[in-house]
Amino acid sequence: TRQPTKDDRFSFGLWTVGWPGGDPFGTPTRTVLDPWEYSDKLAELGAWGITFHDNDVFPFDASAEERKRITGRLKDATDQAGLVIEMVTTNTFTHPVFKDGGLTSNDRSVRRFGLAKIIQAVDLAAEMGASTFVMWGGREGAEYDSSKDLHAALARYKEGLDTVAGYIKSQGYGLRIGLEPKPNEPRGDIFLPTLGHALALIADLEHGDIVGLNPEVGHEQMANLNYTHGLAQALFSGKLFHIDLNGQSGLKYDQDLVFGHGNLLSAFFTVDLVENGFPASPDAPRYEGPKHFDYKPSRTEYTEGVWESAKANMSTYLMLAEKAKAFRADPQVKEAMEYSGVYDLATPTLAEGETVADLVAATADFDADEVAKRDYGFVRLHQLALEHLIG
Ligand code: 3MF
Ligand code: MG
Ligand code: MG
Ligand code: MG
Repeated sequence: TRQPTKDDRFSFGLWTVGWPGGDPFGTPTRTVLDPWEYSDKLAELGAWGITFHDNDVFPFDASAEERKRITGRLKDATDQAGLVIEMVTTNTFTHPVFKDGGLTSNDRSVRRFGLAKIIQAVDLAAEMGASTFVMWGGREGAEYDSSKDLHAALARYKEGLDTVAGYIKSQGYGLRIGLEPKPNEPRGDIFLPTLGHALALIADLEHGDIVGLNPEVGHEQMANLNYTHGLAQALFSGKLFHIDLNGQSGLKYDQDLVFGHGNLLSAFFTVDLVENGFPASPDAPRYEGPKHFDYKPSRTEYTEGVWESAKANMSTYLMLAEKAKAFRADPQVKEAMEYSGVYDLATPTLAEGETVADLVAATADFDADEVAKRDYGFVRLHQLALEHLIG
């Protein structure tokens, strides 16, 4: 076990430890506490920050005074506990009014209401001192291809995002939006199913400069994609604003397991990237944000198990960080990376000033059959990683 400190910048959604365990087949297995009870306990366990949806804290139909009272009390509690409220988000998925989406519902009155709810949550995020505003459009999608004009749906998604981002700028809030892709669940198909889809839409936005990504481990793996590769491409585009760490075992429902309790080797390389950056690109952008966990304590756990699972996320991350440091520092690993050509990939393919005509001439005598005999040594390198991880 590793004991986290605030310097590790671990944060948790209130909806994670606060999930009472209801699923489509069974009722909740745990009782719900007040928001500040969760935040106090998380601070005690060594967390640095918390995050929440508006309706994790106050009811959907709360009056303005009730909202103020409850969010004020939570802010006081987190200030006292030395916790940062680093991200705030909106729930546009639980209430039945959002059954066909918030920003992309076929019903315009719902879209207008959804957008207004998001705008109010942006004000709340600014008031709480958050730096990120995540948008997970869980109900933006469809079960039936006949049910949507998909062009119009994307146009409305874009309109909604630009309205929210434009509002953030007009208010001078220091907030950035993190879009959170997910391929399905609760909708049969969710719009912006992967990081790549989201990046493409961001590139088309008017206010896309403050819109980036909040990739979640399980969501990428539900699309059979490589999470670490996704983080790398988000970094490459300057769009890795926030992360949701958890665990997922293959192509199933969104399991939201403890970080590392799914694909452990993938989790190792995720931590390696976050902690150590790219091996051959020291000047490349790095992830600087909080290490945010979006997991669910399994339905089988009661109070003790909730806190054990919260600790497990942080401890696992710290253990993987130690292993990843040792992996990178190991001279054998460096030599193996050299052998594998890992460092060579950072060398531009063309020489400075070289023309394509020069290139074609220079490669005229290239002995493809000879070079095809190269041994890349990737298996040995990967086994060294495994030995660091479990050896
Ligand atoms: C669903 C999620 C969401 C988002 C959250 C925004 C309920 O699969 O991952 O959690 O993370 O809405 O942060
Ligand atoms: Mg998930
Ligand atoms: Mg989730
Ligand atoms: Mg998430």
